[in-house]
Amino acid sequence: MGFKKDFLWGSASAAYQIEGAYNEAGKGPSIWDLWAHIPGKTFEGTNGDIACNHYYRFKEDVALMKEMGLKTYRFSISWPRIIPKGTGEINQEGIDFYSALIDELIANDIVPMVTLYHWDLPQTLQDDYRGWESRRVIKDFVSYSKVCFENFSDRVSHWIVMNEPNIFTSLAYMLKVHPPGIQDEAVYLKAFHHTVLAHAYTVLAFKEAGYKGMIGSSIAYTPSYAATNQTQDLRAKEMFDATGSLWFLDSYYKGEYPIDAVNYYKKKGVLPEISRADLEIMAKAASLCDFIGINYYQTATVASNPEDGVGFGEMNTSGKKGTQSESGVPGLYKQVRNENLEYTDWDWAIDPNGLKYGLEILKDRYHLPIVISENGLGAYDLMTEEGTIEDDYRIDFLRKHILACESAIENGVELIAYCTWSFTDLLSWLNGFKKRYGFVYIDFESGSLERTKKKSYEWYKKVITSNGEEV
Ligand code: BGP
Repeated sequence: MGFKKDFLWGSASAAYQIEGAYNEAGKGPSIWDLWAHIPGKTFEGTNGDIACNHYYRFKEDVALMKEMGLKTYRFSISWPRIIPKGTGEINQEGIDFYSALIDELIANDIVPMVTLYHWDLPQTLQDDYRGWESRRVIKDFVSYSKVCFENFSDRVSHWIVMNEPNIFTSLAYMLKVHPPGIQDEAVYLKAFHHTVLAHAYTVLAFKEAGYKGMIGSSIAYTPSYAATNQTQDLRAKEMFDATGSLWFLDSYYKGEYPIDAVNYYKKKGVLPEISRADLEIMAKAASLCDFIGINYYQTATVASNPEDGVGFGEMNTSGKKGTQSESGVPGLYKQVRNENLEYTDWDWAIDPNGLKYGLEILKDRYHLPIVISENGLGAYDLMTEEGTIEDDYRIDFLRKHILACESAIENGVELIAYCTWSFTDLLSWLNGFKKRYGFVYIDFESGSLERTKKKSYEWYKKVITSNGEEV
């Protein structure tokens, strides 16, 4: 029982959040390059122009991974670095960069786990046909994926097609905080459906070409509880799940949308066109996926919400605890504070038991191996005068989540990988550089970008060496 011998202890990142070199080496602009340059869109105007300068310092970062004994490193490929205009001409320098990174990882006994899309759409596709809003994106995405498979699948065996399609579409088309920053439920559902199809056709292309390896996508998974045992709260929880987790997971991993939510959106007049051919492709891809990827940070506690109740609330992007307001969908549900749980400075609920609960739901519903592609604690880390970072709170957070994984495994969950978010500190899309997640501290303040191991670095090293025995 417990973690298998070949369990992949890992850590994760995303291109825009670490690479820098945003307009160098032939890379084209992404929607994030433009968005983060618009005043007021990100926390204190922070952007990924330089970020961790990982593009130039990747060998140093991989050396730190090697010293830690990391088994897998999950990173994303930047589409506009490979195909600057999204379609057409390939940028050889981009291919060479990822090739060198992959080689470096393999030379250091680290399994590369590659994400194909972590939110940095080529700006040209946004300009040409409004990106994810158009079906045209599907074909372009599959072509880009094929370029990646052709160039890297001889060395890459773990592929994550989409990262959190549920988060980027809702933040972009409902909450207006990711590009292109609009609010339109019909467009949101349409864009999400296009991610499902882009994923599905990519999975088919991968399998049809006969590549070896495993493929899936990563959904941000927020298991939920009803706030009370009253019928209206239980019903609110059901609709929160139907329009949330199940909408996202069933479409990717069952090849269908949950009927309660379909009826709800149909009545509202916002359901996108979902053709019979779409459903066939979705089902076929679902039957071919090798694993479910989830990013787990927190659970939600859900209560009923009257027709004139709360809508979108304030997001806490400042790190001032308690500034997140209640939010919900009038007439459907709202999310409330869970008095049984502690919260981070950004008001995210800390709930290791929720991870175990969620993993068991996934096992029963989808019968697939699971990759935890992100889990971690965003916190203010301070460097002491001696130059150390004593992040015991992070150790405590990760320890409890790893124990939750172990206990889920004992209950029959087939967990194959656990990636913390993140390996080094990096840019948080909306929260700047102060919200840190890494095992390795990066000096963003002075601009030296010097790397320093935190206390959690040595701790995770022991977790890996003991295969989860010593937490
Ligand atoms: C996930 C994203 C990551 C990362 C993480 C932490 O949603 O996939 O890219 O950013 O969340 O979120 P944040 O940076 O907002 O704290």
